[in-house]
Amino acid sequence: MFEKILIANRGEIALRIQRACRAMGIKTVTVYSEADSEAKYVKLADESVCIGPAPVAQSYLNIPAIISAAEVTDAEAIHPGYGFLSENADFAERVEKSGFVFIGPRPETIRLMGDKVSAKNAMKAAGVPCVPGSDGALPENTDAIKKVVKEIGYPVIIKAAGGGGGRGMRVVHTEAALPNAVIVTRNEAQAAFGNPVVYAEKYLENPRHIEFQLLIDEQGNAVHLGERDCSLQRRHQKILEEAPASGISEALRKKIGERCAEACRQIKYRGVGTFEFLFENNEFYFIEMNTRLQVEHPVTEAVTGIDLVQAQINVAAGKALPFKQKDIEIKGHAIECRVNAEDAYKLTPSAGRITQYHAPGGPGVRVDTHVYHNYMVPPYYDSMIGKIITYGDTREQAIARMRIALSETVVQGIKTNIPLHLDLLSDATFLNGQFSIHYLEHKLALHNQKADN
Ligand code: MV4
Repeated sequence: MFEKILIANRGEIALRIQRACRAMGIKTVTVYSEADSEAKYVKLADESVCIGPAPVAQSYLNIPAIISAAEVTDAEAIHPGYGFLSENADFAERVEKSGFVFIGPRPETIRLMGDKVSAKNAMKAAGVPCVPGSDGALPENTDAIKKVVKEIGYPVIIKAAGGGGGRGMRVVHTEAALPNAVIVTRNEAQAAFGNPVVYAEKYLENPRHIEFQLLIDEQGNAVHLGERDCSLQRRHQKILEEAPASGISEALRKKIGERCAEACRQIKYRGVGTFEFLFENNEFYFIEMNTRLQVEHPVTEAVTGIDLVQAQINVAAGKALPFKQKDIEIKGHAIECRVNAEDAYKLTPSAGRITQYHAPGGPGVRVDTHVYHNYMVPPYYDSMIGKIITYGDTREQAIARMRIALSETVVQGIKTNIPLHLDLLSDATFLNGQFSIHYLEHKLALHNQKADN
């Protein structure tokens, strides 16, 4: 096992990874920007290294500074967390070339999945059900594009191969609008990702976003840990997630989960990975694979009892998974509310000092946060300041526990989205589980319309 791991991230996930390391008897190195120098999790690490000023380009995305920090502290492995460099294949490659272990999939795998066209081709070949669409990249010629799209049938969505997570997409309803949409999406893709390749898919009007968690070791053991419903999002930022997803039968979970596991074996995946699907009319359609640990991993940990960060570290150290698919049971229900430093309905960021803080607790309540009384929320980074996760035997119990947990929580001095969470937790559509990816945006629009009148 590793003696020392460098954590190339900040905030709640840096603390989460640090906790896993401590539980495993591994020393930690935290890297931090000048804006995070006072944070308690930085001081809690065995060692810490300042990697630059507050802006991410000069600190948390500064590859040479992070690798130097690993060198001077003699760390053996680097955990990238989520966001930042976690899905940067060049970073993973430079980490390995510098003699460290990258805690994540191989660089080639990250590269394969980073290109959404090659990812989809690989998954289709491995038997994962995909959204119907162009077989790979769209052609250059306008008539050829029209022909491909006519076969898919309108409406379609044009997506950038270099995009993902909602960046670089455009819905097209008619053939008349197609040529311009393709040109604009190509140009945006070239500018944003340096890659003009675009592809087309049938546009699903009202799907849910359901993702499967996978875990694979280097010996080729691949297991799925069930699914999460991540439909409650706005502008591609998830705000509440749950596991399992409402209305998914045991048989369907097993079928899709095993397809994902088989795909992972075929591509020799290693570590944790997430298969993102759109789910409509009881059918799953693969859209993208994420090669990182995800923000919402705790809901899966709650319903499986598996510590995903410890599992990542074990796999990275070459250990075989200590369980098989038959040993994995999805038990109970878990919900995660992401607590953001922002206006609950206007969604504008709200950085500043936390002048009063009280965390919730009790049975089935987990709080993952790096903040505390008098903590200064810096304005430079993501607005998420923590996550509250509740667990119960049933969805109703998890929801009831979340309501109490949120009502106990005190965060003053900054605005948070806790009022929005409380609103959602008593919303009839949320309670009956019949919400799609568009539901939260509709609800917010309705609220803001009422507030304006
Ligand atoms: C789609 C879609 C409808 N049909 N693809 C947005 C994020 C990116 N991961 C894929 N996205 C979508 N792809 C087809 N063929 C609708 C979305 C989408 C979405 C997906 C998941 C969660 C939230 C979303 C919000 C708007 C659009």
